[in-house]
Amino acid sequence: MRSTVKIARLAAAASRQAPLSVARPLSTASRPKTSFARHGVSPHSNLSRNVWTAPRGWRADQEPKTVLSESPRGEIKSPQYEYKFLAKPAKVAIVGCPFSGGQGRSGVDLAPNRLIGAGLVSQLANLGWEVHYETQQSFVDIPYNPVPADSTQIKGKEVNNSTPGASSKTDMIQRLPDPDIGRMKKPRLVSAVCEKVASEVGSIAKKGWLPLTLGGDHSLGLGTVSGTKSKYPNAALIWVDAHADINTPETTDSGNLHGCPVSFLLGLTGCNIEPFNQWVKPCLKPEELVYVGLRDIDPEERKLLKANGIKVFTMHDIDRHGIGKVMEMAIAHVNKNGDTPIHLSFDVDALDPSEAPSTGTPVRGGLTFREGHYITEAVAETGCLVGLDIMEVNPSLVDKAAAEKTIAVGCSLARAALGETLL
Ligand SMILES: [Mn+2]
Repeated sequence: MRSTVKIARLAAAASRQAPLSVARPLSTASRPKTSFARHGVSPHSNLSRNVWTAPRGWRADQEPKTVLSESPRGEIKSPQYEYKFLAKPAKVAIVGCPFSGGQGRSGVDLAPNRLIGAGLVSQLANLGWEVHYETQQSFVDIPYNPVPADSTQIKGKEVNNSTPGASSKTDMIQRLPDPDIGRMKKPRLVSAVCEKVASEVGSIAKKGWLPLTLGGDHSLGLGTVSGTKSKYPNAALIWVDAHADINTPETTDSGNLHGCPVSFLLGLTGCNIEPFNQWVKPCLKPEELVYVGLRDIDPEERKLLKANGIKVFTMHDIDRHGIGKVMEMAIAHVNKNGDTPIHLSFDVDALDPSEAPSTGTPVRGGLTFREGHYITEAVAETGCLVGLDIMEVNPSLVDKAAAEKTIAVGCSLARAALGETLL
């Protein structure tokens, strides 16, 4: 069920403020009349204040709004940086992907609604973006996708799977079987979801807008990067992660496809396999890819990275050079002349578990809060960003405070990539 799009205009306060002013809290009276303000939480909240609790009766599918960053005088605000490949005024479309089929833990499918519920739409609008978001993606048309058993609409036209809590914990009905293919788990489901996401992201990119995809697990990266590449064939990919996610269907130990998206994008040996080969185009050259933050690499992945000459900045490199130098080198590697479109795929498990505890595969020894944000800020500064993913936030793991902390950092990483600065 798609909610009606409502247009909320930012109130007077936002109008005469230069983009630099975003760090300053607006007075209560002048807060934009968005859903966020109604819930009494400032979109400018810092980490500790950015804690959101669903009010009684709140339904995520009724919550999102499209927010135009237009002042009452009709002036169009614009982001801090020029995003040189995007149409003007700058528009971002949020693609919420409630999907957990690329790995084994439920809950990661709840992240898009929680990130939206934390005020992401109005936060981005306050940075000068026109933000488009209706409701999260529905994958109910994909028969391999389990739907809640208590849904009254399974046999009808549509099933509402966007209710918070309707994750795989409740009784679910598997309409068509999706047995393993080789080692791959849920191959038909992951393939179909990624194909749909690729189409959605691609159509947003083709309008000259920025697609911001909220996972969901990182198998979705196969869809998002394919979508970006359909518009920008020479786009570079910066993959920020604790893991390389470059296992092939032959090398994966777990069979979880969230560990494999990069191999399909590169078209590595073993990836030309049903059902993926029905739609996936190997669209990424090894030299167009750079990793930042890796620290948990499988032996077979290590071989693939070396054999393909892929540039990797591990946590060791960040320790040695500092994040400033690492980002300088990483961006120079894929964007020598400053004119290459960049897709940034950010897995929050790149951050240290102390900063992003609520994620499916945490690995200690990760990025600090500032290092994570520096990465997104450095990419924003290039003006070359054309696609952004925030992946693997799982609000149902650990405890409530940990989930809220992880959701807050997901929002602030997205803001930094869209031009929020400290000063
Ligand atoms: Mn990942």
